[in-house]
Amino acid sequence: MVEESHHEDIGATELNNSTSLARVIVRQIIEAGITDVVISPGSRNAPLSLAFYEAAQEKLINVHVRIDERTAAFFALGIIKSTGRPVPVVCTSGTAVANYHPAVLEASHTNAPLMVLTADRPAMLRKTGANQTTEQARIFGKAVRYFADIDGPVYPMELPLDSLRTGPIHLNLQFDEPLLPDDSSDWLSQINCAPKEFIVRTKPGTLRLVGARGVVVIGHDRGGLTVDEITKFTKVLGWPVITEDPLSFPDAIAHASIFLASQEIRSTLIPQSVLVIGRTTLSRSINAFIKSSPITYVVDQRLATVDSDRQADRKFTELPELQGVIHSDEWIAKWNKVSERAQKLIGSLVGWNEAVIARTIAATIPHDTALFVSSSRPIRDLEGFAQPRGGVHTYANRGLAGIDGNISTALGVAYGHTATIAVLGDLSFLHDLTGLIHKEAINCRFIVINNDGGGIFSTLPQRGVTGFETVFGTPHGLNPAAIAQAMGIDAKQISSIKELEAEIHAPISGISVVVCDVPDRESNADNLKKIVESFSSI
Ligand SMILES: Cc1ncc(C[n+]2csc(CCOP(=O)(O)OP(=O)(O)O)c2C)c(N)n1
Repeated sequence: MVEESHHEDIGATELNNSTSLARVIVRQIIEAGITDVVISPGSRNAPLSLAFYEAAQEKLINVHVRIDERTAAFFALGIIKSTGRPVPVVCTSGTAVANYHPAVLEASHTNAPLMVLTADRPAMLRKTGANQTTEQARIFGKAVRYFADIDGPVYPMELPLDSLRTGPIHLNLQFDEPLLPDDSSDWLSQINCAPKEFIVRTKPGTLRLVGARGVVVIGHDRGGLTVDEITKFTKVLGWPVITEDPLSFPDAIAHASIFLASQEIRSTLIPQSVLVIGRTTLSRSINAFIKSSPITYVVDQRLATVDSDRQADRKFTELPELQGVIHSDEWIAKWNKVSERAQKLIGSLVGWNEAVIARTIAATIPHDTALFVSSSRPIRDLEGFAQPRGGVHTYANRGLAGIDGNISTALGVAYGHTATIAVLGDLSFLHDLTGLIHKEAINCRFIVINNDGGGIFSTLPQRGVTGFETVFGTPHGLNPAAIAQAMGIDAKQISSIKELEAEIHAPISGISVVVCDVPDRESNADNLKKIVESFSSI
């Protein structure tokens, strides 16, 4: 809680307005328990950059610097994911601001507390042709939960900080000259770091269940809930669990996205109701299964923000209290039977291909490692081919499933863990190369599945259309390992499962890149089709 007296305490009236505003804001950010900020260089944001730097000198906050604002915001998003704390990003005026937009959208669609602080020139300079001056007010539209266009020497932060509970916020700060401090006051003394407890205002709803033939389906980002919360809930429910993220739920039904692609198998597993936690974005087969249910329930915090029009028979923003729970041993046995058959078949796959690579990564990744996975094939292959297990902290950008910002998000995640493995496609990797520029001691090994272009498109109906390679496949002919090496990063190419296992087991210290040169995209799509077809009947 910030009192008005704080603003007077730091001598706001004796300072130039810009320095005063920056210090008041930085002080309140530190007092709110925020521990990391990501700054990009620029002059107009000098008041904030210097205030954060001074606070970092006093060990009150960690300052990270990224020259590319798109990278900066995704890196911040990764830190938010792994620490659970809000992270501010600070940039200058002009195009710099727009480079935050992809990460702001991703944050909006995952309710992530990204705090965007953009420097601006005074409002009177707008529309006058002044350098680096554009309409920054409300530039992120409905994607932010709070916006303010701020001038003057002070600003109370209660509302913006509170709004972070449901997603990103944007403060546009008009800094007039002088931009540098004209005093040397001890403005950081007596700072009182007191993170505010967020109060849960709602009571959980009650769900009265009908019938024993139910299934829980868990989306990759779990609707913002923790693995523990969901595990406790599903244990009470006792229904079969299908998950997009088999590395977080060891008791889940294995390989459901593969065997549910069979219409025949789906027709033998028609449920009475399905309870979806989060949202499913990976597999048509799982969506088709959900559609086969006469009743659907949804639990997702985003129903209160970005997904307010989502359809379901009952909607909850948090896990409901359950009434009328009944189990059917016969129903559970039916699922386990199909799952066991799938495990046998998928366990017997051999060769150097994307399916076996995904299965191997999932089985080999050491306990307590973090795993970041990119769209599009890598996350789907892990969903389909990983044997369910626990002990891994998994992350992905599934708010909007962009292939942008993935290196940066992975490194933000890795910043919050002792060891991280990030599995990316070659296009996702090439898309975010500036993300590799870093100064932090981060331990992250990138595994790049290099099929020279967008492999996902060969699995979609456009496969084979005239111009396919030019507008969908987009081969680049580049060597991601050589690019990483040119940036001073340890990198190698591999082409066998044995080498892959060794790379996953090897201790992770600093950033390294392992490029898996896999067979062409067409043969991979054929292989996937063959595997799915082998499940055409029970
Ligand atoms: C920012 C952005 N641009 C375009 C897309 C559309 N898209 C989805 S997957 C994909 C190709 C990804 O290729 P790669 O990372 O190599 O993975 P692969 O599909 O080969 O496994 C593209 C371009 C997107 N999701 N995000």
